[in-house]
Amino acid sequence: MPYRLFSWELSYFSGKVRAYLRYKDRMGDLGGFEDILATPELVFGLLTPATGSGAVPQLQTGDGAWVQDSSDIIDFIEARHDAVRVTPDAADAPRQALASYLLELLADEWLVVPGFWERWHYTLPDVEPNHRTYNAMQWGSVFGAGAPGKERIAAGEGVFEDLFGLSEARTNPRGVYAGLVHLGCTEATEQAWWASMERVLGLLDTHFGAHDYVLGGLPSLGDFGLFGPLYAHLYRDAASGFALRTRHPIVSEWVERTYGDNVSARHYGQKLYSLGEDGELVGRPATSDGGEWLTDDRVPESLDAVVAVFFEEMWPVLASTMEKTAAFIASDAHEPGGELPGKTFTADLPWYAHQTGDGALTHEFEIGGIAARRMVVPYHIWMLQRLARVLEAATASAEGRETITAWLAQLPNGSQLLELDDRLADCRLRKEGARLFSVR
Ligand SMILES: N[C@@H](CCC(=O)N[C@@H](CS)C(=O)NCC(=O)O)C(=O)O
Repeated sequence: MPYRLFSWELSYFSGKVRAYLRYKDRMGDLGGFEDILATPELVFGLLTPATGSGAVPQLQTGDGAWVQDSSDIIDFIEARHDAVRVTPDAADAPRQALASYLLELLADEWLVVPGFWERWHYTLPDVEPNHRTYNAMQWGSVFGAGAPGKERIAAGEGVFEDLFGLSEARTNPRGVYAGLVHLGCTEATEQAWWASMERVLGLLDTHFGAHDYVLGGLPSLGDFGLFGPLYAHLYRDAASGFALRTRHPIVSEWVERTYGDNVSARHYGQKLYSLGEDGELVGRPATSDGGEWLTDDRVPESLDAVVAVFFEEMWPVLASTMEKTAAFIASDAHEPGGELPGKTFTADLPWYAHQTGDGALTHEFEIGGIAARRMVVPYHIWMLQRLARVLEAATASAEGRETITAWLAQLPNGSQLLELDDRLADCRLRKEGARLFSVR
């Protein structure tokens, strides 16, 4: 096997990468990968020494090189295997390319809050409906891998208490609940975060009602990005999965389509057959839009509506993130070229005082009209730098600049994206494995 993916089925970013690798592989553009359960033994004995990070997913190549981070993994594979691309070329399809990366960022780093909240809210003792035993089983299947059923559930319960302090989640948040609080999801804002996710799901119902994937009849980066929140947390988890399937069956069907193995939901590479005049099977592409991405760089209105959520809700936070990080880098608290917090969920310990309370790496934000505070996440700058390269390629020609300018002008705050490079000027970062450093 040329690649090994180290993953967990319950993990947000593992779902994103696994669905992507399955697509590349099934379309004949990978040559196989082994999906390996990242047990604690492997996380501590192999992954962490190799990359300095125990986060999943991580990819190991046949020659032993490691790639950490879902976006890095996709970029790495796309550079090596380009027969079946998952991002349109920014020079040929500037709007579709930019929309793909905007959706990935929204899904990875904004929807992560309501996604995580749904899993853990329905695991708290006093909440109905409740999927605690299901959740304990899926965590136990990682932390007690190979043990008999009841021991696996007990192992999951142990993790909930020892690592996440779940019985004190409301009064003394630790682990995942601390992460939610650090990202501005508290008892005051949790319903607004939930409503934000519901809004996105409603918009996706409309879009996937007409187009089988984000860009038409084949998956692309935007689909794999959205797969992060939608697979493990909103589709598989029991209470949220019940809600998704009953309230948003169209999105729920898209999950199965994007995972690539539900014959009724249709999926990439599948044919739908009718009977010909002599009773023979006559095949045609099973998915919408002739089984291809939409032509002529078309971004349908139903997709604009989802991108608009990025600009309305997340962009103000990102704009402030760039300012706050630039101010922090320029301050005495930071050595030029020095390290910055790399974690995206929970404050990073060496910077704990800066990323909590009123620390220098916290800022005000708004969700559903409620003002609250959250930590600044420098990793978002790294994602924005990646986006800036796409924007540059998309606007390199006069024609590209014109079409992108017109597209952004009709999205709320959209035109501000054209200033991205200038805004990034004083907060540039480089990433080494999972660690971030300012650029001198
Ligand atoms: N930005 C990273 C985030 C990876 C991440 O946060 N993974 C989670 C599981 S979905 C994890 O392993 N958390 C445990 C840890 O950070 O040690 C990516 O895109 O891969």
